[in-house]
Amino acid sequence: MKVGIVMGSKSDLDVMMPAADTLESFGVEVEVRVISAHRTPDLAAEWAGTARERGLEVIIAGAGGAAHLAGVMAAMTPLPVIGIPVKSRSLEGLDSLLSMVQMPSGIPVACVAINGAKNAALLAVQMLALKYPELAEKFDAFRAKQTADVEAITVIK
Ligand code: RP5
Repeated sequence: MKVGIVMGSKSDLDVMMPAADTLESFGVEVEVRVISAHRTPDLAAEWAGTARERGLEVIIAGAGGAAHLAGVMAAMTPLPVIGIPVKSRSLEGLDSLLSMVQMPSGIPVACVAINGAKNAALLAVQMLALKYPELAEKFDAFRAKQTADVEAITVIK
């Protein structure tokens, strides 16, 4: 089980690392790279184009501003791509969100919330759980614990 995590800049690391942490908590291996759709376009094409043969099964891509990275990944691989719009300095991530979510028909990106790294990882786990029964069991346990934790804190008296 292996997920690729890619981001447009080192400045995205703090937002993106919770995706790696979450995946690793489920026992999913990660390959983490900084690759820019604009600054290193050839590397972006090569990395995405060889992702499946390297054993990756899902790609999580985060970028901010003119956030084209997830779309470029999706254009270059048949693997499912989950996009994380990273909160930008000037427009609070609305630019990233709109840029990432408006993919042309035929090349989808599953776009989560602004800075939604944890949910991106959980979505990847859900995809992989369709193939790996042991991961499905872990995900069921995670959901049951989450429900129990929320129920516990909503009982005030
Ligand atoms: C995007 O531009 C990156 O994904 C990052 O979110 C944003 C700013 O990048 P830096 O200028 O901090 O390298 O490409």
